[in-house]
Amino acid sequence: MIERLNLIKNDAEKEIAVASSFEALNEIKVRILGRKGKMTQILRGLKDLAGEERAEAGKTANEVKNQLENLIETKTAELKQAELDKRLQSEKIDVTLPGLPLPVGGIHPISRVTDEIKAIFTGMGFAVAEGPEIETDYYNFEALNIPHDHPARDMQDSFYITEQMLLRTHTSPVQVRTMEKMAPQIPVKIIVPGKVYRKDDDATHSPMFNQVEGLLIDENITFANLKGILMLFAQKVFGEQVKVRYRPSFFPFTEPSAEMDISCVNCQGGGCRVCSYTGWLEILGAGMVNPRVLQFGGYDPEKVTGFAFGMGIERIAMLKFGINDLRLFYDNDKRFLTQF
Ligand code: 2U9
Repeated sequence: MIERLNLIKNDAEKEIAVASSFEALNEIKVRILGRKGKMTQILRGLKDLAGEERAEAGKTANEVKNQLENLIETKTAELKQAELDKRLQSEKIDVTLPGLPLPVGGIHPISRVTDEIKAIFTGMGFAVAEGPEIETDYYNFEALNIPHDHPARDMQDSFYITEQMLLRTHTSPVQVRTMEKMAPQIPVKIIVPGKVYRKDDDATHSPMFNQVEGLLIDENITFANLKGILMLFAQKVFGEQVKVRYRPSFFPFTEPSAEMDISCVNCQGGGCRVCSYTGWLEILGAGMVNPRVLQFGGYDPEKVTGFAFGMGIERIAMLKFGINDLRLFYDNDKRFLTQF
């Protein structure tokens, strides 16, 4: 019996030593220590042996059983460790490798120019005001002294939502709203950047575009203040060398009204295709706030005066960067956008 036990032990030890998988190890365990296994059969058979022999065989059998159980346990741990080592080796990452480059976004040229214009005017003490893009007929037209037969009021020229509501055609309603809130406090000194909407669509007109308008109301504001501030603005955007001139114009909300030109950014005034051989480029409209509009906003035109101006940001950006088609701003073509 002892010999049989030793034989089982030696064979099992060899088998366990060479087992290279959990399946193989488990098969050995079942075959030797399982319910129908060799060791189990021997342990069960002990009861048939006589006194002393049974005691000795029982002792040895238990020792062998324990030894084999320990061996299997140790081998299981070894296999687990080997499996872990293999995974660590194959899944190893080199954290010192350079990462994949991520595409970096940029500021849209319209946003760049808007930010620059805002910085120039806030530097001169203007506050930035904003307001709704869906407006009432009153704020968009009526309070700005725009008559009922003005073309902008036609369904053909503006985007109406109902008879009384439309997408704003300029940012001017925000100035009216600001005046209403502030009156009779002075000064009112704001610029209003934002999107505006008109039924227009070609290389220089888009149904949506961006404007910056400005308004300064105080005692004794004159056309000289308008000229001084707008000339400084032109020089900051286009360079100190730029010249400006004013031509008379007409807007229902200003009186008198003017348009400001700058010397051509392309030919410095000599005449070229960009300026249609005039040497000048129109960049904004302006004027002294019409007394009726001051009244609509709650100010007394006998006590205060004001000037206002407006410009299209796309136009400023086109002149500044030498872009000849407005639609490029809205195409989201990275070949265009990455140039700024
Ligand atoms: C209030 C009073 C006066 C705003 C002004 C202009 C002249 C002007 C155009 C420039 C190019 C619009 O984008 S554009 O097509 N704007 O010429 N805008 S004065 O005058 C105001 C605004 C609000 C209460």
